[in-house]
Amino acid sequence: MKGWNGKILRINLSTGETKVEAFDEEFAKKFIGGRGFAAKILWDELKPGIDPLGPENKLVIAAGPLTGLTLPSSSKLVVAAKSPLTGGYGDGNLGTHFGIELRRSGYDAVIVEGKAEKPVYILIKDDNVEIKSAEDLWGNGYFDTHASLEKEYGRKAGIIGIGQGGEKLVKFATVRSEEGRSGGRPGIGAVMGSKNLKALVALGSNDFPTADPDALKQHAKEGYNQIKSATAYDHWMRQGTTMVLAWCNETSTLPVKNYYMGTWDKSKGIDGDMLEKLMIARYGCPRCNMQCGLTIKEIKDEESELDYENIGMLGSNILISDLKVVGTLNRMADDYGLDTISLGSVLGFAAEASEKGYIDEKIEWGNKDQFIELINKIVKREGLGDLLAEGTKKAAEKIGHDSIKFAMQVKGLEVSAYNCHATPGMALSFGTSPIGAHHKDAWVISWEVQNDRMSYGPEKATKVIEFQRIRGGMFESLTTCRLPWIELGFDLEWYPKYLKDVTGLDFTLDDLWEVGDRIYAIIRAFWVREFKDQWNRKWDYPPRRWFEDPLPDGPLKGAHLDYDKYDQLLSEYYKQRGWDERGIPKKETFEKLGLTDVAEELSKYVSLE
Ligand code: PTT
Ligand code: SF4
Repeated sequence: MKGWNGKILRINLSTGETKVEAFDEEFAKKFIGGRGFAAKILWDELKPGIDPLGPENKLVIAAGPLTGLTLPSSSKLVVAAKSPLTGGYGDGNLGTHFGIELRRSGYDAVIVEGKAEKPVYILIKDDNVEIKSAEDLWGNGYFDTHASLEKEYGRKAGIIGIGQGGEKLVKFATVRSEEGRSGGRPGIGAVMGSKNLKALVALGSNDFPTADPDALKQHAKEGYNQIKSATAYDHWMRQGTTMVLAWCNETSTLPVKNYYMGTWDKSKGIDGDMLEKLMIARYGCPRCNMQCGLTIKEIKDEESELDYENIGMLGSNILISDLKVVGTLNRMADDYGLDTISLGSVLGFAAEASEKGYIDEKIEWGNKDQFIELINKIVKREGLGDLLAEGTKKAAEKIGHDSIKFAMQVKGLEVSAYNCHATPGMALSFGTSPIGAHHKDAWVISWEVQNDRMSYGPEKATKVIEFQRIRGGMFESLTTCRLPWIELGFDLEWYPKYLKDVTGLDFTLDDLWEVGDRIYAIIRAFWVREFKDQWNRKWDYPPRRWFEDPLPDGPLKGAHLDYDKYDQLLSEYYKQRGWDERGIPKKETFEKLGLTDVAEELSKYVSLE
């Protein structure tokens, strides 16, 4: 087998035992890597109902066959587990040297199980795997943690780890790497913390086995050149993802005041032009020639790396109009290892609950000092901070009144920075995302705004599925960055070509879409098995605010989603996916995807159509 190492490293932190397990070409072809491997492993190995923060949960860190090779933007890595935030399947994706060094060490994935008695980190050097004390790292932020490990193992070492957020089991703690890389929004950092696992370090010495190195070299060169000559390349290099902010403001899709509004007259203070003015350096993932990690100096003169989501959620969503202040909140999130999207959402939720008199604490919109204090309290788990550390859904359940209406989440995961009062297709994308409300799988909003945006027609469901196949299926399993394609128009046909050069196998794009459908069916099965009788189609609904609170101003004043029409669109989505009216894949759909075993297991918990 070429392209894959064919090996998974399993480490049990309770017993200290490590094992290497082989997988064959059939498994590799069926699930490719990354999310595909993670979903299959978690489905097979986790008993339903386990505590996500208990030793029975497993952390899966999975690369794909393209990870780490010298080809465009190829250093992504999937981190996954049962989510402590949602109780369902959770994963995230970060660009890191760790994926490269893991593959160089001879593995495609790592499974970490059990719980260490004391804080540890894992060192992987080819066949040598050690569990080492992390007692002197525990309690440190991620920047110091990374620097200490890098000092010890050198700049070549691949490192991923957590800050105090993961240690304190904040339910939206992420896994961190390098200067500004962050992944695993649904609390994968907290899963690491629950295992007393501060970090993993990998240093490999092997070459990647590829089927046709010469063709790969040539195609990679052509790919890098095509990216560099894209029309939007210069603008991208100046603003990265932050260029989206001005567009969101123009199209009433910006989250403003906890998604109450969609435009803001102060957005210029935090947009891509402002970032360009303040930018001091650029970072990014390895193997990428369109690096988008742009940094500014925040109010305390520290460097802070800003993406669109970070600015939308820690800026307009909580009415902060000074980019340097956004930089400060973002830097705190990066060091503590908290997801900026959920963090901005819980802060907005708290400000709104305070304004409505639902909580005693005074949290004012735009008040930076109060937000800074609140972030510290979230990580220390003090007072209101302790409640917010559980995420908006749990916080709303505790606070009561009508606060669930403005808890901006789906299945417990907070919505990314796109306001969907007037974009039903994007609302469907959030509703049906396999990890809760993340935009990563189907960012259809740009297409939708240009194509009859208020329509609930079947084309919206088709587009969501098309994007879920490409983004949630192909990119998450290969595992490479999707931004060359979505931002600079890099041709999708490159990916089967790269796969052929690397593995020697012929995949068409249709084959890869089928892998995506398989992954979606397994992840849906995971959710349904966990929640059994509670599961129903309402779980695929976006937050109530978008239906019930029309936009109060801006060019789309009065716009809101419609319950009946959304429900019909959801039925259309299920139909096109081969899922039943409860949103559960039909028996024949599982069978068509080669998942008869999954159907059999699931039918022990719910009846299948
Ligand atoms: C991703 C989510 C995003 S999506 C952003 S900004 W984005 C936020 N970034 C955070 C951050 O930074 N610090 C922090 N403490 N929390 C953060 N939470 C948010 O996390 C990221 C890029 C970006 S920037 C995007 S869109 C693309 N995402 C990809 C993806 O998901 N898959 C893929 N195959 N390629 C992708 N390419 C792009 O990667 P999650 P990264 Mg991220 C500071 O992880 O959990 O998926 O959430 O990985 O290496 O940082 O690159 O406008
Ligand atoms: Fe990483 Fe940005 Fe490059 Fe994608 S485009 S690989 S997120 S630096």
